Amino acid sequence: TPTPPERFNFARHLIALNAGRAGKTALIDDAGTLSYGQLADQVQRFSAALRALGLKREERVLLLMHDCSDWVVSFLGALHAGVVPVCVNTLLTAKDYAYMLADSRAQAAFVSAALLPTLQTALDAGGHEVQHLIVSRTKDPLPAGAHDLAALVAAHAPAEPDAKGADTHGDEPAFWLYSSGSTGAPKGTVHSQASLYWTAELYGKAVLGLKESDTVFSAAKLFFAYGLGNGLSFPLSAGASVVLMAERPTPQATFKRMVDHQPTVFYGAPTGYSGMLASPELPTREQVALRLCSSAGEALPRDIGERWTARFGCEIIDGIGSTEMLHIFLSNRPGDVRYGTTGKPVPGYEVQLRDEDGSVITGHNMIGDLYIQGPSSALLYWNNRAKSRDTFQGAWTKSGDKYTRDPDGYYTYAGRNDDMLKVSGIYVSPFEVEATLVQHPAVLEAAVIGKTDDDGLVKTKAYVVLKAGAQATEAELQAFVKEKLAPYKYPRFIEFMDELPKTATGKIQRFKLRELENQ
Ligand code: 3SK
Repeated sequence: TPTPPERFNFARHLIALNAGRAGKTALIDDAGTLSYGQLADQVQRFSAALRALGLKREERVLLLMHDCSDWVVSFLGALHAGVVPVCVNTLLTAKDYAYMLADSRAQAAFVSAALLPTLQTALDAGGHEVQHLIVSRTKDPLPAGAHDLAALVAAHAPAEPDAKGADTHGDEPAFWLYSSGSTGAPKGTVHSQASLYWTAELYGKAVLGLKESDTVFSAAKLFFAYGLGNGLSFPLSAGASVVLMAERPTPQATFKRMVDHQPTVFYGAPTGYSGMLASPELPTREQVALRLCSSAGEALPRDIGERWTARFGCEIIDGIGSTEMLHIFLSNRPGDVRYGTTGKPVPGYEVQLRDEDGSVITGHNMIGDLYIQGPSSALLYWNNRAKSRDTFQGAWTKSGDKYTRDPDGYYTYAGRNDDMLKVSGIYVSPFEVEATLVQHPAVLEAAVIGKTDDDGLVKTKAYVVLKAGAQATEAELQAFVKEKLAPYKYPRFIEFMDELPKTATGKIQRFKLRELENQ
């Protein structure tokens, strides 16, 4: 893969790359389509508008929008101008946005009309530096001084030098994503212009094999690192078409796009695949055009992958990435999928498993901490030197995940650093127990945590959600796990729940279960 030139601007790179595809559809959203030519025009106009408003290179702007073509135009338009978009989750509270506005010192905010009331509450709280509000797709009158995004784009025919965009360095801070840990405030993760190039080349093209003929659709939204690659940097680097959806990725909403727009590549997360497989409205193989699916966010249970492939005849390529590495660095490969594993390192990345002393593990099937080296790692966490130093250790980035590697070189997820349990002195991966429980025909979802017993010893406890109408007893499920795994791994306690606490991205919030346990 060629190294990008020293002076590199990802938006300018995409415009140049797609100059010969002006008539081809780039984006399909809930309101219509945008060709590559129209996209390039809008990006340059938006960039010119930002300069006209007085925004300067390296200044931050908040990007709080539902997935639609305006998201892509404002992200790339900011990059084009050298202005730094801080892309934030649309499901947060006004308090979260107030924190992010103050932390990033954003000078402007780009917001979907539907999210304006929440942002307004955050702005009303004060303590920010926002001078310009740019609103996407509003039907209502705008607050005084606010700009309509479409009107701003229409009013700024780009003239030199703005048409060319900022002559950024490839290592220059280009955009931020907030990364949340189990403790503390979310961390502004600062990425460079070149990070987007590397992930698109090394994973989007080389692993997924994205081509001009593909239409892609991501259930993961653009504000997630996973969604940003899936639905923006990868397809636009390949000249493909993208389906964007503003609403929540329920099975019904997802099926509608799969059937109406016939995407060839779909990206989701295991919880979503599980929900779709359980839905009575699951389309038939003939109704969709899928050639490949991708999964990340949490490790994909083997059973889900196998059932999906049986239904649609296409593989789910499970991988793991991180906000810090921007996208996936360890992954299965099309034609070489081992369900239940996360595959092998993506070429261009190196991974290491390290033991408790920090020594590199060379043996097999031993649990170690995962470290990654590769060209897309973030520059730093904003305003957080201690956590930056702990995570970005020279060329290596600490992932916080535990993994094993088998003799064939395939890696298998073994939980988060802080989720691992040591039961009777032996490591138990809560994920392994969960993955086993969900193989029981009555179980929809399971989460396993450590429960301290009367003797102060840690034992495994499973919280289980049964499928609608299904029944199972605690003893039955315990026996099922004992039968499938080393008997010491069976959950000593099982509690049935109606639903598990989850983050907006569908990850199980084990810390909430731990809190419940220790009340
Ligand atoms: O959750 C993941 O595995 C992931 C994948 C790609 C980019 C970011 C993340 C967190």
